[in-house]
Amino acid sequence: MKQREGIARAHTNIALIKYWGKRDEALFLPMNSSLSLTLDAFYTDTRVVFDEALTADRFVLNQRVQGEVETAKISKFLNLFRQDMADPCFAKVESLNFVPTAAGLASSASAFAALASAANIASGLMMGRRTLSTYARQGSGSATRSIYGGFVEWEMGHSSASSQAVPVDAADWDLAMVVIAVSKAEKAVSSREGMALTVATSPFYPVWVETAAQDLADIKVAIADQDFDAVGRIAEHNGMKMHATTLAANPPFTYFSPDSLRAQVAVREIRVNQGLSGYLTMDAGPNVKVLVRASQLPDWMAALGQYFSADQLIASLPGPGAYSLSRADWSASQAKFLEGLKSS
Ligand code: 2P0
Repeated sequence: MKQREGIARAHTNIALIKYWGKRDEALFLPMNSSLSLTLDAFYTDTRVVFDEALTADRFVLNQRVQGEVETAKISKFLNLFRQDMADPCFAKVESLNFVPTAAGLASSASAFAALASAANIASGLMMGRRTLSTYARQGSGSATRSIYGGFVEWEMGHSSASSQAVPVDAADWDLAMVVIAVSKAEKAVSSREGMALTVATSPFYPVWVETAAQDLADIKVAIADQDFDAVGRIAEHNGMKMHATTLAANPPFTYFSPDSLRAQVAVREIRVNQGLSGYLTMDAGPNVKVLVRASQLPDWMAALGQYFSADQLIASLPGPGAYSLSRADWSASQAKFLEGLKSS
């Protein structure tokens, strides 16, 4: 019986120019191109073993065997690889999320990027990163960008094959991000439902699509110039525009909570009163992320510590793209996961 294994790690990413809306829901083709920063502190490790002896796919997440619904999502995704394999078979998928629950960050970006990367190795297809990103995309849109590290663009493309990630900049210049974790509660409106409702009903949506293209062009110039304040200003404005579209959806909704607004006020007060540069963004949930200069990270942590408790503030540097792990790395990862369970 043949067994083929692949193990990989992928990090999560935070969009500075948001992906908000699909033009093709089945293929995960976006309405606009987006751009993100991959983060070092949050990642998923995944092991895929294609095994001829299996009679069904198996999915174990965070050391718990998953049920039919979760496993079916994984099976559907693996079918993308199986349709290209000479001798396809069922697989066992094991995944460990190192995204602290307290961070309240969606792990679908790192999850599908890690799964795609591990399946790429295990299937023997060994696609290059750009093509692989088009596969990751079909698990979750934001996973497209987690194939690469640093600043990454997801080009909307004109077809499934061309809707891909492209590396923009290594982000190895005085950058960091602070997550202000105001809530770890499940969101009331998933990003998938939220974007679909916005596309269908918000009169502001066409303006979003039009202006996101200009924001993307502008932020790429600012990144090339390593102009921190310009990058931050463009990102903050773009994020707020995304959230403005949801208020005009019908029925209207918002991802802002009272604590999100408190965090926004804190960031702006610190900026004005302490002269620190930092810019906020939010995704499909209440937590606030602040792009800061790495050299000012201790100052930001101290300043935000006046408003929030230490366990609500999680800092990260820019992170790398997806990469393969050895069996020894996998064992270490399992041990680290168990250690985390014990201490939490
Ligand atoms: C982003 N978000 O660019 C945007 C900004 C949330 C707000 O990508 O339906 O989990 O799986 O493609 O990628 C979150 O949505 O959505 C997201 P699907 P995904 O990061």
